[in-house]
Amino acid sequence: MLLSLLHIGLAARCRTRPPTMQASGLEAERNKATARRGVMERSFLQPGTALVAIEQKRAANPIGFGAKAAAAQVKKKKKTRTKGSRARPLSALATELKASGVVRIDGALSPALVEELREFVDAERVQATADVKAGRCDQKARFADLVLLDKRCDLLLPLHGPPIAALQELLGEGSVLGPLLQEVVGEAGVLQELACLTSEPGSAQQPLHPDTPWTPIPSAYTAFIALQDVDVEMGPTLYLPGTQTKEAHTSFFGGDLSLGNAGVSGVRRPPIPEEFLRSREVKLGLLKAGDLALYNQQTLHCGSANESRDKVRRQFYISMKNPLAQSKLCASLRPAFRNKLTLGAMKDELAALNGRRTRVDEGGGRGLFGKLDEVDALEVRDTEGAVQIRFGDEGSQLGSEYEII
Ligand SMILES: O=C(O)CCC(=O)C(=O)O
Repeated sequence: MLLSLLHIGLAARCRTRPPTMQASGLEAERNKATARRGVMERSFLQPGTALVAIEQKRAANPIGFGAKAAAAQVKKKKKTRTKGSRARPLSALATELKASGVVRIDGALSPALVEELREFVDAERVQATADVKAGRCDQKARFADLVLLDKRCDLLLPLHGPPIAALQELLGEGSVLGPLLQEVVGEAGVLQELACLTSEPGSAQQPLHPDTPWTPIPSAYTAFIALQDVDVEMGPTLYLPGTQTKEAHTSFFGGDLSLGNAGVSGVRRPPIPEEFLRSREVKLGLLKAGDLALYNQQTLHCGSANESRDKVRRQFYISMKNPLAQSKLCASLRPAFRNKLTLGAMKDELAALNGRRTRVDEGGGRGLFGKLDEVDALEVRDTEGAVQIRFGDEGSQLGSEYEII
């Protein structure tokens, strides 16, 4: 979605400008106006308090905090289903997500994997930047754009190595997020994003936005997973709980819900709804490494300014879209993977992998992830246009007509 001079684009992770390209004079002016709006909006908001996992609100919790406790809670709810009722009651987490538009789950990724993933995304960013710069790869195949991109990066991730292990811990057997996503988008939910957002010291306060316009059925959900502890000066994600509703969008867009439609490229920008902003509770994604925040993309949120001297904030993320979604959605996802992976298929693949990151190790062929990753690898070409194959930790099955580097 394009961000015009007078219109703040909604889906902040959708626009396209190569990360390597300098902002033009006009774009620099737009960015300044956008940043001013972000600062102004923030001045009307309450300081905010940490988003808390719902288990932590209970004084005495015999199971403890975090993912295990939440998993038990999901199971318990399922068991207490009333006899004869057809609709399955929502778990406590899904109920909270429905009411607030955002929930926190602690300990979703193990500490060792967080560290491995962090190193992986840093190396992948260097490689992707070099590939784009050398013309081996299209910028859009490796990066998505962001509002106030300066000192920010939205890196699209491959389907090999640590991202597979992360999907296993996030969605596989024993996870909390997997069953929760199943409740809200179903087995037919489609992987919409697999990426890592990085915000470096000096990144500016973004304006508030939903990622998708209000529709009766939420279009998509995003899980932001912290790859390091996030403190307040690192510019945590800021959420306005309960703003995923039609009423809240109407207030936010100055009474004109049509301004919230993704794809709008008009020149109208509503005045900042000061009273509305002052009245809303503010929650901050002050996550510990491995914790996640799952939000309905209709919930108003933004990245805050990273005012730290030297602390980079990285968040690995996945989004799942409802198969019935009709809105135009962000797609921070490598083109080869778009509309290819349902939640059900991913869970089956993860079960078949059973903790491994590829099926090739066991002579089982490449499997679903491996095949898609192979298609993605075909996006990389040498500077003469010949295809090169590059995989993280596996060999190619494509045969000798391709050069393997
Ligand atoms: O930086 C964040 O935590 C959120 C970023 C965001 O919402 C966006 O870029 O659209």
